[in-house]
Amino acid sequence: MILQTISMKSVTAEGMGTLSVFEAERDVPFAIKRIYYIYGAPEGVQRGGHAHKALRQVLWCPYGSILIRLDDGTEKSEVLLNDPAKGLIVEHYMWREMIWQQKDSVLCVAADSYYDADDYIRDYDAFLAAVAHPGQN
Ligand code: T46
Repeated sequence: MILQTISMKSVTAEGMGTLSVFEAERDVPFAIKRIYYIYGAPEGVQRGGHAHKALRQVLWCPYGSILIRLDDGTEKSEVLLNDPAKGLIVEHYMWREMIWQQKDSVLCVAADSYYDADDYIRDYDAFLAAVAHPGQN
């Protein structure tokens, strides 16, 4: 299953806004070691263009609208993150692109591992070879 979205529990207080929450190892299927977020991007910006060998993450957009394109080497799919209570689980060996649909949209990411530049596959052909022959890379 390429698209795994979660609906966060949300509690609205009349006239005071909404609190949304997800819990590691309960609502997302892994423990969380790192959180990062991307902001200040103009409309139309495209980021990503890579896959990870091991990293598992959950993405959400607390403000704005960001199109996420996923590709597992066989199937391609996309989802619009435009709801602060919607999360997207992105598993390893998943090519991803993120396209800003609205200026200043914020992309938040919770990851199961610390940053490791060697975990990235930034060449698409290398990604296709890796998914075609798992265990050889
Ligand atoms: C991903 C998508 C959704 C760090 O130093 N530490 C970090 O934890 C991260 C995530 C990045 N960096 C450095 C590495 C680069 O020099 O920040 C710079 C920008 O990273 P990158 O070009 O990989 O950013 P995106 O937006 O293309 O991708 C990021 C994550 O890197 C990636 O894991 O899945 O967001």
